Amino acid sequence: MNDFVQLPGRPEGKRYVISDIHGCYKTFRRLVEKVIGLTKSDWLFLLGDYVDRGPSSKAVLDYILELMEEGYTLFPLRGNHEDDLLKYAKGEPRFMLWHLNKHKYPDIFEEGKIIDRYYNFMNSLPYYYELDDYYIVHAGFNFKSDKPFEDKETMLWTRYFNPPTNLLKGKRVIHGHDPVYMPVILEHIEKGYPSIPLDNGAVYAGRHKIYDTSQLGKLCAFDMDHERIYSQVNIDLN
Ligand SMILES: [Mn+2]
Repeated sequence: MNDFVQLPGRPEGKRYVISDIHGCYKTFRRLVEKVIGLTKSDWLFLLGDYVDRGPSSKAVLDYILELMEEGYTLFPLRGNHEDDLLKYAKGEPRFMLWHLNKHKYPDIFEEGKIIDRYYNFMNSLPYYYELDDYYIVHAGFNFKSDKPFEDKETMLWTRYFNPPTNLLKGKRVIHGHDPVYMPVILEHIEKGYPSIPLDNGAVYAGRHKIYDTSQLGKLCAFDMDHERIYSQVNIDLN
């Protein structure tokens, strides 16, 4: 596994990023096939958090693997939920709460272990991608550190991310992890802010203790070259 991947150049087609899917397979598939109409000339980045919370974690993993096997060019990232699941599988004690996963997602476990196909995929996921014009990461970077590109915990977990432009080499950071309302996403894109939050809390459609869920519930895809947002309202939970 590489901790990060540098990707020079561009595809023939478009470059998209899709935010936190969280087991919402039907929503994800509709976004990919009907809303953006992904082609084999495009690149598709995924921000991590494929599993947990929503109803169909296994189907999301299967669909990602299927697209890659069919020859679509996907660049999936590691989210904190995949990382926790891997730590659980490796027996790290503080993550033993993920014992619950065997009951939450019995279909990705076999005889108490994560099925190899899913384990190998999750274990191969890098923490960020660096492109000519963007950094892509699940949660963000720790720019207070001398070595922001080595702090993996922050890449997976931070919720207070406001990058200083002088450290970004003119690039913008695309990230998910922390649900934000659609006008906030659009403002970051339109005003050219250094970071673009892309998680509109697709899995929180209609139910959350803290958030105003009328402002959430869409799975977003960002066209990185035309700076355009596409979205699909959650169809897994409705
Ligand atoms: Mn997350």
